[in-house]
Amino acid sequence: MPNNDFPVFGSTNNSLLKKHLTKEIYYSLNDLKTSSGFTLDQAIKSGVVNDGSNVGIYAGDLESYKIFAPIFDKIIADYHNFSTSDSHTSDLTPPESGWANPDPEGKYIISTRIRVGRNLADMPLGTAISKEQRDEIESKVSAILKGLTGELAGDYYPLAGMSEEDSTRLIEDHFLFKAGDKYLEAAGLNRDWPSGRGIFHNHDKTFLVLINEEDQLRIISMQNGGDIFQVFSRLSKAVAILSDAFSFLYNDHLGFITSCPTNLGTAMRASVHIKLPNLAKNMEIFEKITDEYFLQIRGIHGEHSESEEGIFDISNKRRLGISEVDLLQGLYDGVLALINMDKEAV
Ligand code: ADP
Ligand code: CIR
Repeated sequence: MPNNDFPVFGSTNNSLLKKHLTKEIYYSLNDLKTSSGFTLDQAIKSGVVNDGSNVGIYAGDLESYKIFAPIFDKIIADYHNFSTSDSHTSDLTPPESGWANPDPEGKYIISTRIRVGRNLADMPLGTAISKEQRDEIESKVSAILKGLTGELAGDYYPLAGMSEEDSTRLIEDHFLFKAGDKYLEAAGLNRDWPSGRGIFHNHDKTFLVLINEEDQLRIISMQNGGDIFQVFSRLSKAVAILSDAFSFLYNDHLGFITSCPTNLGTAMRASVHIKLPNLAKNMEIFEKITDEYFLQIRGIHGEHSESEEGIFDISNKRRLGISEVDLLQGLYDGVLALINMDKEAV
């Protein structure tokens, strides 16, 4: 039985975990285990040891969201504004009307990327998985990916035993996993590294799949410029093929089940790398617009990184209780509003 003591959080820790984990909740859950053997102490370790955590909790399996519901439900409600009686509906069908490019002259948007996370229905999540299960996922998923044809056809690069040449190229392209991420490390997601991990990409590098990173599959479509519709159409096609081949963890309440509760629902983050030199000088107006359109500002080297040279990563903050298509409409409207405001603020 774990039966540990209530965690001590650092004074600079502003995580949702610290905000919502009461002694009462902790002691009511800390001797429970899911059927994959996952405990509350494992779930919260990342948020306890990393004061920079925004959220601070990971699930080990679908059951974690049920057994540890007293803490997960509070964090899910706070992050997603989503209650225990709400439901989720997925819609990955590109709308017939499409979306025009919000930056047709290519002055603002450098690139567009959309990713979704998926996990297999009959497996624990990466936080609680065994080495054998992880390796089995790698072999099944990479086999399907290697069979893709047309625009999606490409090659799989396992991290284990990767040649220096491949590794240098993937690092230069910003495709390699951020090895040693301290949040994932504390969550148990880097165990047995690099075994079972790898990257598939098509020949044009516009379609990628990361295997056994934070989620078992991270399916990514990306390209230069601001054609959100084209990026989404490619993603939608790839997800449909993979959904025919595998059964993914999903339920009507939480949508697609992911190891981090921020990704529940659509498990989608759609982002643009965008230059907004004028708004960069007035973060108050910038954040007023991003808040209005439910967008998140990140630095260009990914989560927990800073912005550089007035270039920002702007993406949907919400993922749960709203469909993929509606989130993309919000990103499109918000990016257009940001571009128009940057033009005015000269
Ligand atoms: P995610 O959880 O979406 O994978 P990260 O913030 O860790 O989040 O980003 C992963 C990688 O994708 C980073 O290297 C980041 O620079 C890159 N990236 C994100 N959005 C874009 C974009 N629109 N264009 C190009 N690269 C991007
Ligand atoms: C954290 O708590 O900061 C990390 N575990 C990542 C959480 C997901 N991202 C986010 O809220 N921006």
